[in-house]
Order: sequence, then C-alpha cells, then structure tokens
Amino acid sequence: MKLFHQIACIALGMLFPALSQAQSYTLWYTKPAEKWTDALPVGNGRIGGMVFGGVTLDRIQFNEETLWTGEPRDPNHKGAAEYLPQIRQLLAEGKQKQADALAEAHFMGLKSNEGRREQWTADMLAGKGIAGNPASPEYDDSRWKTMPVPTYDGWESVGLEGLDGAVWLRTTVTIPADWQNKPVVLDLNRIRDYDRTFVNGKLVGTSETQEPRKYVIPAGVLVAGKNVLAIQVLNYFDKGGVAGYKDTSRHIALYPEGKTAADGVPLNGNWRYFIQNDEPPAVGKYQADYQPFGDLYLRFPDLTNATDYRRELLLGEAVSQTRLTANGVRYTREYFVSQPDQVLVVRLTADKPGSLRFSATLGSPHKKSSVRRIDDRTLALAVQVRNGALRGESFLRVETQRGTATVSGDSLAVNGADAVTLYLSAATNYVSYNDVSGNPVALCQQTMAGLSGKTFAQIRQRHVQEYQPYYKTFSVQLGSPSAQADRLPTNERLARFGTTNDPSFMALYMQYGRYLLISSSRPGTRPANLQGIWNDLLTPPWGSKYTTNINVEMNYWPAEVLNLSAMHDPLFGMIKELSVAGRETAQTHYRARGWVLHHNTDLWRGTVPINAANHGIWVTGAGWLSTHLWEHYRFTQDKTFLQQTAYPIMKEASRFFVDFLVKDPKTGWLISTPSNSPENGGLVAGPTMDHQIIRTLFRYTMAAGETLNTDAAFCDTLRTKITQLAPNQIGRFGQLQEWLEDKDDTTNKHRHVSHLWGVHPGNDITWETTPDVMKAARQSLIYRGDEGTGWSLAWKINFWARFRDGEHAQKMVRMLLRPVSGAGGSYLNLFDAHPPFQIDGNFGGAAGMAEMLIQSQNKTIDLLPALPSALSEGSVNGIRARGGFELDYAWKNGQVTRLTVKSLAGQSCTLKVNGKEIKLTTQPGKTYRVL
Ligand code: FUC
Repeated sequence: MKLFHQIACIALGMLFPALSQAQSYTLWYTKPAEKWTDALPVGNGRIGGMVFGGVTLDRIQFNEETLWTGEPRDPNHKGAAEYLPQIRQLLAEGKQKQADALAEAHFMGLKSNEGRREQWTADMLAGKGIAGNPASPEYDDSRWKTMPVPTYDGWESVGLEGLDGAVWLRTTVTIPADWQNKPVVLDLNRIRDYDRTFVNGKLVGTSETQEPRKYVIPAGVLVAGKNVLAIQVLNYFDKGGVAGYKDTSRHIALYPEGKTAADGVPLNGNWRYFIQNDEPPAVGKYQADYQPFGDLYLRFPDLTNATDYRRELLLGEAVSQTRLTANGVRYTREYFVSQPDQVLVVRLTADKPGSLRFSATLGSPHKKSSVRRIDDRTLALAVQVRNGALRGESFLRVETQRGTATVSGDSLAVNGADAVTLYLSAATNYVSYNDVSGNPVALCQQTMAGLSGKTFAQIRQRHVQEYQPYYKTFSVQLGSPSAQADRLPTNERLARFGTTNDPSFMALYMQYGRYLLISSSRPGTRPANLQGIWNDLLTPPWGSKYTTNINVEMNYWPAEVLNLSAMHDPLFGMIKELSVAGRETAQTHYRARGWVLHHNTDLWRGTVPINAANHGIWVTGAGWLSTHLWEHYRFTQDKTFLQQTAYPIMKEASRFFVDFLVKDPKTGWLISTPSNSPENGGLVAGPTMDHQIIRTLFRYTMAAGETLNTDAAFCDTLRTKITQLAPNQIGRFGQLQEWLEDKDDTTNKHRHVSHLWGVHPGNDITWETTPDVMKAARQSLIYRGDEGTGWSLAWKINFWARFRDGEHAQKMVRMLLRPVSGAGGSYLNLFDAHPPFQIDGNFGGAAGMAEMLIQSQNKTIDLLPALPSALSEGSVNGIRARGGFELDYAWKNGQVTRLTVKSLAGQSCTLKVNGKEIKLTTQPGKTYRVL
C-alpha cells in the first residue's frame, strides 16, 4: 500500500485558497415577481416565505409546516385482510380487472367522514340562499359581481381562491336571427362538478360527470336578439366553475348543430355571478392537504417611478433582498427566516433619514381568518382550516428607528422612519400526528417575548451564524472561475442554459438545492413535502403531501453526498412515526408483522392504500424509506444512530416482507403481490421494483445486524429469502423487465422508471457485478426516452450518471434547467416544474450533478465517474462518500489535479482517480493529501 503524506487538522481554506469569489451564489432579477413561481423562497424548516419584491406593493406569502387539513384518525380498513388471498388468486389467474375491482371495494384505506351531500344538494336546487329564480331571463342580476368565464384552472385562479359551493353564473348572448328555429349546440366543455344550465329560463342540460357539456338547445328556445344563459354550478371541493378547454385558444360557444365552434358565437367573457352558498358538506378524503397560512402585504404609496431595481437571494447568507431607487432615495429591504429566533424578518432601510413610509397588512386565503390588534406595535392573524382540526396564529410586530408606527384596525402604518424591522411569527395547535392540543397564541407570545432585548443586527447575526455552518460544509466551482456568467440575471441564464456553455449555472443549481433543503428541512422540523414548505394554494397539486413511490425519497438524495447529513433528520423523524402507524396497517390489511407504507403519507402519518387500487396498492414505501436509514449510516458511520434509530425500524420493515412475500405458482419465486410498478400498468403480482427494494432492504438489514452483532437468526432468514426472491430479468427486447412477465411495451414513455431502482438509488445493478442487467437497464431507459416531468428528468440525470455516460447525464441536466413549457423544466425562481411546481426535481437534480462528480454506492469511491466535456474543469470541497469520507478535489481537462480525503471514522477505502485505484487506510478525524 502506498504511503501518503498525512496532513492532520489542516484548515481547508488554507489548503485550497483558490476557490475564487467570481461565482456568487445568488439568484437575481431586475423585475419584481409577477407570479408565485417568480418569487424567492426563504425558510427555516418550519416557516417558509415567498418574497415577491414588489415596488409599491410587496408581498410575502408565508407558510407554517404543520398547517394541514384533516385531523388525527384511523384510516385502516377493518377486515381488508380477508380479501388478500382472493386478490392474489385473481392476479395469479391473470384476472387483473377483477382483482382491481375487489381491491377497490374492500382493500383501500378509509376516507375521512363525508358530510350530507344529498341534503345540501337538494337545498341548493330548491333555491335556498337566493331570492327569486336566477334562471329566469327577467332576473335582475345588475348588482352581481363579474368573473371571467371559462377558467380552466377553476374560479380559484381568478381571485376566488378557496371557493367551493353553489354559484350562479349568468350572461347574455345575441345570435344570428336564422338560428331561432334550429337546434343549437351549447358547448361548455368541462364544468366542475355539477351544473344545471338554462337558456331563457328553460333547462337545457344538467350533468354531474367529467364528460364534456355539449347541450343541444331545441329549436324555438333561442330568440332573435338578446338571450339569457344561466348556469347553477355546484362545486363540492377543489377547482370550481365552467372550465372550458385546456387549450385556451378553443372557446366555449353556441353554434348550430352540425357546425363547429368556429362558425358560432363565442361565450368567453365576463359573466355575472352570485355565491348562493359557500359551505358545501365535507368531502371524504383519503389524506390531508398542506395549507397556505397567510400573506404579509407592504404598501409603499410614494415609490412610483422606481429605478435601479434588483431583487436577489443570497444563498451564502439565506437572505433575500430588494433594492430600488425612488425620489432620489435608495431603499433596501431584507428578508430571512431565522431558525434561532423562529421569526420571518423583514428589514427596511433607506439611505436618507426619515424616508420610510408604508403600511403593512396581513391576509389569508382561508375563509375563516381574522386580523386583530394585539398592542400598539403588534397585529395578529388567526386562521382555521376548513374541515380540519388545525388552526394557526401569526403575530406581526414592528420596530422602528425614529418615525412613528401605529396599529389601527387591521393595519399597521409607519411614517418617517430611518429603518424598520418587521417580525412575523406563526404557529398552530399541531403537537404530533395524534395530538392537536397546542396553543398557537401562547407560542406566538413566547416567540415575540424571546426577541426582546435583541437588536436587528443581533438577530440577523444569529440567523447567519446558525445557517452558515450547514451551508459552508460544501462548495463547488464548475467551469472556469473567470467565466463571470453571473453578470446575467438568473432568468436570462435559465433561458440560455440549453444553448450556451454555462457550467457555473449548474454549480448555482447545486447550491440552490442545498439551500432549499436547509430551508425546508432543519433538524427538529417535519420533512420537506412535495413543495418543500412553500405553498400558496388551499387545494395544492397532490395535496402537497408526501408521495413515497419516488418524490419524498428524491427530496433527500442530496442530503448525505452534499454534506447536509443533519437535514436528513426530519425524514428519520417521520419514518419513525410511520413505523408505528404502519404496524396497524400491516396487521389490518395483511395480517403481517412489522410495518408497511403505501404510496403516500401526510401530516397524520397515513400508511394505508389510497386513491385507487391501480396505483395506491404499492407495498414498498417502508422498504424504500428504510434504505435512507442505512445510507445515513454508511455516510456518517454513526453507530449510535444505527443501533438506536435505524436498525429497529429496518428490521421491522424487513419483518413485514418476511410475512408478506408469497410463492409465485408459476415460477416458484417469492414475489410481492398485490402491488404495482409505480403508476404504470395497474395492480399486478411481482413488479420488478418491489423485488429490488425488498432484496436491498434485506441486504441492508443483514449488514446492519452484522455491524451491531445482533439477530443472527433473523438475518439468516433474510439471507434465505433473498435467494428465493424473483430476480431481475432481461426481456425479449433486450430490456430489463418491469414486471414478472416479459410484457414491456417499448413505446411506453411513462414518467416513472421504477424497474431501474436497482441502478439508482439502489446499488445491486452495476457494470462490475451484473453488466448484462446493467445493459438491459440502460436499454429500458433508452426505450423510455428522455422527456418527462421535472422529477423524471432529475432521476434520469442520476441514471445516466450511474451508467457512466456523462454526456447523456448533461443532456438531462439541460432539459431540467430549461424554462418550463408543457413538460418538465424550471420556473424563473429555479423551482422545479413537474409542471406544476414540485420541489423533488430540485433535489434530484442537485443529487444527479453530485452523482456525475462522485459515486461511492459500491466498493470504491469513484471520482468524476460521469464527467461531461462541459464540466472539464472544476473543484469541490466537502463532498461526501460512503464509509465516512469527506473529499476536496479539483480537476482540469477531466483529470483530477489535487485531492485530499478527510476520514470521519477511520475506515479504509479505495479511490478510483484518473483511471487508477488508490487504497487508503485512515485514522478517524485525519485528513490525507492524496494528490
Ligand atoms: C407521483 C407521480 C406524479 C406526481 C405525484 C406527486 O404520483 O407519478 O407525477 O409527481 O407523485
């Protein structure tokens, strides 16, 4: 073994002073945010803010991570296990449809309680809550408000956020005289959810389906001149109203039967509306939705004609800034969310004394919300979610330097101040997934009391001092340090990334991913959900919850390798709770020991199958999540964690599969049934992904048992089961089979590529150990194609990196870092676009870039395993490898030019550098100069 010059306790900065400051890790723009996805995210893991940076009206939309709909409840379906043998039997007989129907009827988890919809609907149809007959052409609607119709994204998208209920819509239309005596089509396409549609007082159609509304108005109903159209819409939950067409160039219209909308009279426009009732009965839901909390609005009446505008997000300090000049004064606003002080802070300054004049108000999309005065410096916002047990409280306190601040009614006004600080707290009554007895008012009071005696400068310093130790553990420089690409605003770099060579934009994206993880997943908080902690919608896409068949795991892919191990902690907290909740589900649905988790969970730690049997009965959520525990151990070598937290949970996850796996009558292998290859192909017996996950879980559990020198007999059971498990199979098209049978469709472009799990994030398919399977996996990915949703693109970066094809990985990077259009990409604030916004792609993308620079999933630590020509030069400090190693290295022309390795735990390792293998034996805490 070669001897290395050992450098103990070297300050990294002294070793590599060369990391230039040329790349500033800042997102910046020359215009305020127009849309939510233009705004810049700040957060402390618990409170999140989206900063718009408006000139005369600034908005900071904010969240608190525990404000969700729903309440503690038991969703397990008693008696479900009775049906398990029959579902399995049907699948074994190839009767998928019957198996699905049986599972749908008896095996899904329970929804929350339904309200009394029939009664409410009858009341609405009978006219309760509205005077007279609004269907009648003579009805006086002159005092009704107006809204644009149609709205494909619901009336929520035109200012009626949160509106569900019964709404009347009316408009008038003039038709050509010769249509009077013909049947005429009224083409409204989609309406959510139920409509009764009247023309001149006559009912022409009604429907409660998702089918297009194309009603035929009989001859003689329409009149020459003005006709009145009236629609009563009943919307039970989520998006509401006349949706029209997704392709907004297609109009809703009237046209004679036999013709098309192009020959007709368009009906798009402002219609009058009246809300008959906005309290529809509760709709049964499988799981809960993450909720927005409120908005802080700042109004600056004097700041018209602003110049020299710039807003930015400084990743190095976790501070956002807005700067502008107006009336000869330079104004600066700073925004951050402090972890030590648990407040969102807005600091306003000006370069001329006494120039600050503005008002601040609080708002919220929740119907049940109110603002009140607490004292002469403090406002409070109270919110209560609909159909749920949670309520929230937020205090807004002002501190001014000179000038005056007054609180009156629901607004706070500042006049003639030199500098102002606003502190916003937020809390809910959530204590844990089975306890909602918290007191949010008391929590806000405590938070505010905790600020007393601290100056703004101290609070800012405490924030930065808490944040930077996380952020600074890793740095990256890609491309030439002199490239100066960041002289362009971030939106322009995004627009150009696909066609120019801007490697430092990738470095920015990696650091942004780390910033987002620190900001949404600090130790002691809940894990990052589908949107991290940032959400402005009452009915966000997929509930903004935790999808476990790819998304929540992807959120944590960068945690270890990019040296944010501590940020993994919230996920482990959730896994621990799920391992308790999932025990009941294992019993009730499978009569199995251990714990199980299906494809989704939420704040209430739901573990049952949800939504539909064709994708909700997927049994390996607990298996996949448990691999994160072992990975954390591999990176940190933290044995206490392994013993106290990881192993007991891994063992119980394995135990479930010991009981659950059954022998396939055809092949004799042990298989997972019923299950699903995530969201592709329906309910099946034996999807490849499940077997990969179970095999890996068993291997990891055995390795953990051996490391802890415990449970030899149990580990022997796992060892035997592994040999009986269905293996990876290569199919007739040279593909890795997604299912037990060779039935893959090579034209299927599905976004999920689940059967490649063993390539990434798993590690049992490799070029070294299973080259044929590796080749088949690559062939499957080629068939699947490059396109996909944001997270799908991000996953493909990781796959191509594992295939060691740097150029293809880089191609996927370019696709992820493209401005969003129909497919996956990025928004202006570099949030990942599924679309819509979903944060997993940010994390999967950052992890994929790391995967191009280092891999340690198997026996060696490979440096630059998938380096594309675009990244021929660069350096990283603080990147992590399994075995407990932290590496600093630089490269030029694709060759590593210097390398030091810090050993955290004194393990040995083999490094693969520049085509050579280098063995290193180490002592804990020591740093070794290798090149
Ligand atoms: C999975 C994916 C969808 C989406 C959802 C949140 O179900 O198939 O694309 O990302 O999670």
